[in-house]
Amino acid sequence: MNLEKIAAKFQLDGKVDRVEAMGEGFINDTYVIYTLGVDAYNYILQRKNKRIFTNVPAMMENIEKVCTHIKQKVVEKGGDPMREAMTIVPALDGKLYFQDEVGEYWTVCVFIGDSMVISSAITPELAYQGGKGIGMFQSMVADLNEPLTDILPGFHNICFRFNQWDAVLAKDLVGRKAKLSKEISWVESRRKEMLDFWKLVEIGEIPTRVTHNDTKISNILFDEKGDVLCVIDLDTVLNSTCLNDFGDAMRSYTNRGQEDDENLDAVSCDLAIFEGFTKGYLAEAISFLNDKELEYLAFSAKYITYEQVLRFLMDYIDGDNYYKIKNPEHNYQRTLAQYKLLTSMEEQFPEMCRIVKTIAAGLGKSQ
Ligand code: GN1
Ligand code: MG
Repeated sequence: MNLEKIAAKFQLDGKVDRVEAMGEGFINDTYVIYTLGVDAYNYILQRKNKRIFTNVPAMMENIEKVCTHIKQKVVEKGGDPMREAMTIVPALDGKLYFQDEVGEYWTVCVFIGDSMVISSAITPELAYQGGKGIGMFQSMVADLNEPLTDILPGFHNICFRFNQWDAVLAKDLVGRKAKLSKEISWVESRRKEMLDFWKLVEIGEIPTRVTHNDTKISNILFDEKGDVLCVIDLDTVLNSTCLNDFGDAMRSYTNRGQEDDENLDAVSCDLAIFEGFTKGYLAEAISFLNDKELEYLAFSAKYITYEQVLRFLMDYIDGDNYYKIKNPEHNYQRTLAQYKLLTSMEEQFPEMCRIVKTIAAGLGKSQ
C-alpha cells in the first residue's frame, strides 16, 4: 500500500510532502511523514506487527491513557506537553489506528523535533539522563489508576517464558536442538535462580506497577543538550515490576558491544554506565521503590539479560519466527552476545550491588 495514502488517513496538520523509512526495529515498521510548511509537525507512522501485537486497538488505548496522564503531569509542572510526552494522532474516523484493506494496523504520533535518539550510552552523564527519564516515567504513571489491558500476557514473566521454552524445545521445529546442548544448559542451569526471583513478584513482595517494558536507550528522546525529553515506544506499557524497566535498560546501556556483536570480546558490562544510570534512576524512583525492589535492583539486570538469552535462543530453535533477522544465524549470534553480557554481569554482581547500596544510602535510604 502507498504510504502517502496511508498518511492521508490520519488527522495531520499540514500537507504530506514525503514518507521515509526510519530505524531498524525488530518488530514494527517505522516511517517519518514529512509535511510541508515550517510550522506543521512531522509525524512518525508505524505499521504495528499484528502477529506479535494481537490486539492493536487495546494496545493503542493503553498508550493513549498513559500519554494523556503524562501530559497532565507535564502541564502541572509547567513543562511542554508536546515535547515532554508522546502525542498520538487519531485517524480521520477518530480511531487511534487505521486498518488498511489487507488488515494491517497503522498508527501515527507527532515527531518531536530538535531531539535526538542515541544508540549507545557513551558517557555516564548520558546514562544518568536516561535513568532519570525512566525514573520520571515510572513516577509520573505511578498514580495512573485506570486499568491497562494486558496485551502481552507474561511478557517479562519468566514462568511464562519457561512454558514457551519447554514447548519450543519439545517441538524442535527445525532440528536445531541437538547441536545446542551447551547453550541450552546456559538457560537451564539458571532456571531455579530466576524462578525464585519471580516468586517475589507473584507473592507481591515486589509490587506490580505501570511500566514501560522496553527501556533500551533508543527509546528515550534527548534534547539537543543531551537532557532527557521523554520516553518513547510505548507499545509495551503494561502492569509489571519496575525492576524489568531498570534491568532492560541496564542490558542495553551497559553493553560495551552490540546486542548481536560478532566480536564477543567487545561485549561486557560497563560499571561506570551502570552507576550513572542508577544515580539518575534512583534520584527519581527512590521515593516510591520499596526495600525489596531496591534489594533486587542489581539482580534485575541479570534477570532481563538472561530472559533475552532465552528469548533469542528460543526463537533460533523455533526457526526464527519472532524477531526480524538479517541472516540465518542472527538469533544464534544474539544469543552468544547476550550470554557474554550476562556472564560479565555475573562476574561484577557484588560490585553492582555495592553501587546500588551506596547511591541509595546517599539518597537517605539504607538497606
Ligand atoms: C524487541 O522491536 P524492539 O527493538 O522495540 C522486543 C523487546 C526486546 C528487543 C531486543 C515486543 O523490541 O522485548 O528486548 O526487541 N519487543 C517485543 O532488542 O518483543
Ligand atoms: Mg519496542
